[in-house]
Amino acid sequence: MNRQTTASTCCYCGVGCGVLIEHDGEQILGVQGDPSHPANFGKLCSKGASLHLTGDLSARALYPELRLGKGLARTRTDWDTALEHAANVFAETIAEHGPDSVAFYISGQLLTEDYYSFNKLARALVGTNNIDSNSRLCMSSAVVGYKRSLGADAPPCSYEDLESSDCVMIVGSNMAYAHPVLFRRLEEAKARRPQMKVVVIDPRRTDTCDLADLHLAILPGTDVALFHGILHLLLWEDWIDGDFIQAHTDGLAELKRLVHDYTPQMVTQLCGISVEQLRQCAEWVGTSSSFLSLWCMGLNQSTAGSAKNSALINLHLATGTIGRPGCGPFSLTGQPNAMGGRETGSLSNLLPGHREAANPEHRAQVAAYWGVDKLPAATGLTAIELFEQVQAGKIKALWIACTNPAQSLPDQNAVRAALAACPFVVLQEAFRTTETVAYADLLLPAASWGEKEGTVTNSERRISHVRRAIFPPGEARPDWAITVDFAQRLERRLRPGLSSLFAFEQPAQIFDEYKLLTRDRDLDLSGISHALLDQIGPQQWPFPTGAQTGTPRLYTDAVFPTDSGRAHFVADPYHAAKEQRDARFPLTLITGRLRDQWHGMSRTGTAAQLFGHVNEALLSLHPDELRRHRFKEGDLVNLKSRRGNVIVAVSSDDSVRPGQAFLPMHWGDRFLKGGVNVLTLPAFDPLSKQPELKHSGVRLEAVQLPWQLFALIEGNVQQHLEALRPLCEGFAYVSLSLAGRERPALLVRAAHSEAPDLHLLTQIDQLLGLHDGPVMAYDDPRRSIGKRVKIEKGRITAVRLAGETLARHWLQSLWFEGRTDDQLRRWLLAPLSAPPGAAAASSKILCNCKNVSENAVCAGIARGLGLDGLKQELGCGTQCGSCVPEIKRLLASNPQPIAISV
Ligand SMILES: Nc1nc2c(c(=O)[nH]1)N[C@H]1C(S)=C(S)[C@@H](COP(=O)(O)OP(=O)(O)OC[C@H]3O[C@@H](n4cnc5c(=O)[nH]c(N)nc54)[C@H](O)[C@@H]3O)O[C@H]1N2
Ligand SMILES: Nc1nc2c(c(=O)[nH]1)N[C@H]1C(S)=C(S)[C@@H](COP(=O)(O)OP(=O)(O)OC[C@H]3O[C@@H](n4cnc5c(=O)[nH]c(N)nc54)[C@H](O)[C@@H]3O)O[C@H]1N2
Ligand code: SF4
Ligand SMILES: [Mo]
Repeated sequence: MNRQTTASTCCYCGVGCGVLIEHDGEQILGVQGDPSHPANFGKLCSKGASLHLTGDLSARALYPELRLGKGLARTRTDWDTALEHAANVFAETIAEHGPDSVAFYISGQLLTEDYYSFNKLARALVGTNNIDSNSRLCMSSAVVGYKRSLGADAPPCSYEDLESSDCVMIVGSNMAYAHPVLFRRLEEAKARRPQMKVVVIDPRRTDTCDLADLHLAILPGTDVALFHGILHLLLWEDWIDGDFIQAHTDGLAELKRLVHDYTPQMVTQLCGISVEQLRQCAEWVGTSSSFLSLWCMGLNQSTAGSAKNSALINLHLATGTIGRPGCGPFSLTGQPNAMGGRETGSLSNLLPGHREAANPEHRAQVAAYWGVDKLPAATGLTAIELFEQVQAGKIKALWIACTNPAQSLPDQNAVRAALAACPFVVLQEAFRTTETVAYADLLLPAASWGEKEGTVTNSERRISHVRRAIFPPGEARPDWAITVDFAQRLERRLRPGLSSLFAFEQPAQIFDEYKLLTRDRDLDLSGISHALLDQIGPQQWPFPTGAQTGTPRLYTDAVFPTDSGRAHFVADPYHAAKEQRDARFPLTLITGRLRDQWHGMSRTGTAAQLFGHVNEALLSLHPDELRRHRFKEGDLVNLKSRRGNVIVAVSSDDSVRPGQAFLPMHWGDRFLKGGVNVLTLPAFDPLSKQPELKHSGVRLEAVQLPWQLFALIEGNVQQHLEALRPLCEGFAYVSLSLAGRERPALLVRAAHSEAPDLHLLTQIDQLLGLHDGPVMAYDDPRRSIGKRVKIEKGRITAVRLAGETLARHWLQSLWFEGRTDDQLRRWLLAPLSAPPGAAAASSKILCNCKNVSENAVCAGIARGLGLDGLKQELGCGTQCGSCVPEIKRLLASNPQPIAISV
């Protein structure tokens, strides 16, 4: 075996870590952090370090599939037929209904070259601005914030600024989970310089708070009031930089009038914090010699997203903390190439090179460069509007790439209805398991991580060369190649006889064409090429032609890319989140990330290890809220919003305040029937059009679902998931997860008001292999109770409990430990199914790298071990470090030993 290493990047978050992919030319065998990459210097988080364990081939889309009529099944086809068919449908639709009857919905996980090809296809060839990206759900408020306040969409900081800052404000960001390697850098910096102040502003007490000197648990959506309240105090105390304001900004007078009313009393009442907390925060912001803010979805995903961004930037302008080391407003980007999408102009209102689609001069510049007469002037649709127009029948052909809208968009009942009604849906996807696949009339298999080449830009404007390690499986192709192939076929129909706009054979050629559109713009990266990145490593833009190195920090001369050269104070008043708590919907549902899952879980959901930290969909509620509702841990509840409902198990969690609830955004319909986004609302920010995914009004209702099902099946988890999930469709509650490490298993929980007919249970048993072979069975048809356990070579390999599932934890731990218990037979035959002895709940795995459970850590603490001792004895926290905040919290709360099952 010829083992090789290819330097590439991680395909998850915007930190943009460099990875070394170990492979044999055919298969990826391992992954290491790249010590020479300036984003991570060799570190990886739990997701990056397990990349090679994900992406199960049996979950991948391997060949094109085409459906020739609604209601028919898709069948396998070849690329030629697939793309000819798509080109015909698009050409006919455009001819009949005009260019704005088609649309493209793409993704911040595409590479820059993919993005650019799509953008040119939509605007230059089709002639529509209907091209938007999932970045609309993610970064568009930050884009507006930077542009409105500073004149251009450019995060001005570098990762080093985090390390050198005296005051770091982390607001609406759970960095410990969502940007872990950067959080490690911050942790280390604070350990070196304990005088550095860290403030975390988040309604929940997240793991990120473990680093905080001050945590402001503000009420959801009240950030603008808080920022104005801080500015009010900065002005009152004269903690401002008058010279900077005078020389480099405008608009303070109007803002002063506005924030005059944001008194500490008013603000602290609105935000639900104390005056002391507000004062402390303002003092640190105003008196530290450097101040840096980091933010993410807690600010952006809001109907006040643009206002939140600008209100935060106001604080930097008032204190002159921008363009200096350790300073600046630093928006963390979510997806690995969210930045690339902004640079290539792949939101409906943008054009390449930070240009505006609504600006006739910009359109003329790009049209001239592309060699077309003109670019479309009509306003393009943004994500939410786009799907509304699909539902209204205006969009008749929709091309989706590298995103899973049937999971991730708000108001899923409407989104799924739109997708079902759309005459032609093309889906360019790496995995054939996602929720959106069901709606695809044409499924095009895309290459994925490790299989494609191009560039990405991370949060600090750093461009990395993404290198291919292996070839894609089956007939999958890189995204740029699919797009360019389709574009060439479409242009033969729309511009016959003219020379091709898409004569690209390599991603490097696409990059070289694109980069000249950035020349003399704020982001000028015309000096970069794939070859140069290979020579000198990843670089930060601006990097104009002839430059030797990139630019670590912007606005060092305090000249801003506005007409006047001055930055603008923005005076937006505070507006409450759209859905306030009321008598009918008394709770605010917050959604967000888990440490070890990525979005809709098409990749992370294939690796059982990544379910060790959180193993199923749970709704977190404060213990008081549970008591008030008379629910106990683990109960199933009907969680309802104005748009839909899901049935989910509750968990007691005092990191959430009373009046709030938290449900991770990852659980789509595949893993939790309905999925989290049937609840969320499509209301969006008036400027950025970013939807308010973070807050919706919900209520809890008790459910009577006495008939319960539990199934466990070891091996072939993807095939089993795919076969079992549809069989469960008729049950009110369905929740799936994976467990185990070396021998992964699929776990299914379901519940319903009454027992299903026996035929369905027989089908399920057949899928689980419980209909024959070494199976122990017990049935009590009168009470609709049935139990099946398969034992092979002395180990449990499959379980099905129907009726009641009291023994599920016990059976699961017997399976996990690979033993059978002599009590098993007795339990099985007993009419009452309670497990013998205390059911050992399987313990949460804290450290994924070293497979160390929470119980083991607690036992270590009880033996008197500290962090170093735990690291030494158990190995936890010694590799990626993602679990260190949690271990620290366990140490701080110094728990008594709990039931130890390890
Ligand atoms: N593990 C993991 N990491 C990821 C991702 C993933 O799926 N999994 N996705 C990536 C992507 S695309 C993105 S966009 C980022 C997202 O990264 P983050 O934005 O850091 O993650 P979230 O958990 O969505 O939200 C952050 C926090 O906002 C808080 N919040 C909610 N409402 C408010 C509010 O009104 N004000 C304030 N101040 N805070 C509020 C929530 O409680 C939550 O803790 O993560 C990236 N990294
Ligand atoms: N309730 C709630 N909803 C949210 C959020 C929230 O916080 N709360 N966050 C929002 C945010 S910030 C984001 S960014 C979105 C993310 O939402 P999505 O974009 O839907 O998230 P993913 O699951 O990452 O979808 C990417 C898809 O691309 C596929 N894929 C992977 N690699 C490739 C490739 O190389 N080529 C192609 N063609 N396909 C590939 C994956 O299998 C996956 O299905 O979710 C949004 N939705
Ligand atoms: S922090 Fe983790 S998920 Fe983000 S790029 Fe680095 S390794 Fe990947
Ligand atoms: Mo995102």
